[in-house]
Amino acid sequence: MSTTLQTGHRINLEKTAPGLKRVRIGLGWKVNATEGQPFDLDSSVFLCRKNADDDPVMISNAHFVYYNHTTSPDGAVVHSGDNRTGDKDGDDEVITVDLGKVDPAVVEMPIVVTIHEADARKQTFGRVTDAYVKVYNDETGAVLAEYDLDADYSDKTALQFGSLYRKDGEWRFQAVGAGFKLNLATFIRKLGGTV
Ligand SMILES: [Ca+2]
Ligand SMILES: [Ca+2]
Repeated sequence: MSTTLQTGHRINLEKTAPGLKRVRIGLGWKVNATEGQPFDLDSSVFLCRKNADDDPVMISNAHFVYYNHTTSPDGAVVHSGDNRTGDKDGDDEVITVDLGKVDPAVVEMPIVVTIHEADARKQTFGRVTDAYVKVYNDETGAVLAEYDLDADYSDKTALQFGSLYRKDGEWRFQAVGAGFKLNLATFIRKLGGTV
């Protein structure tokens, strides 16, 4: 049964779906049509440990998975590749995670969507509607959790949709919905990576 999450809410995926092996994270959005420059959203997932302050930091630069680096070093996390318009119905970009293959050092995976060349194109999430994240059982296709991001992000250029994280040996998902005035490069640095 699918659970609709509110901002900040968490769900234990393995309790929801006992025996869960793989999850699929579907990210969807619509872009309000206007003339001018293309508007391209890109999703990324960062495989992180926790630092002494309990903040997530990337295990290494290779632990950043996105359209141009679609598989994590442990082979567990695979990105579906670039969608450039958000035009299609349903999930625009998809990330699958084979839970049993995830490097034991990884305890959190923030899932972030950024606007390609937002600064140069002077674009923000003000043009994005109907943003959501759905977490599926990849084996059955069942939706385990879904979250609609309906806050006002009109001055933001990066948006953390959620986090997949491991606690007490079980994988959970948190609906985050946090907007940032960052681009992808500055987001990577915020998580301890270098670009
Ligand atoms: Ca894209
Ligand atoms: Ca769409």
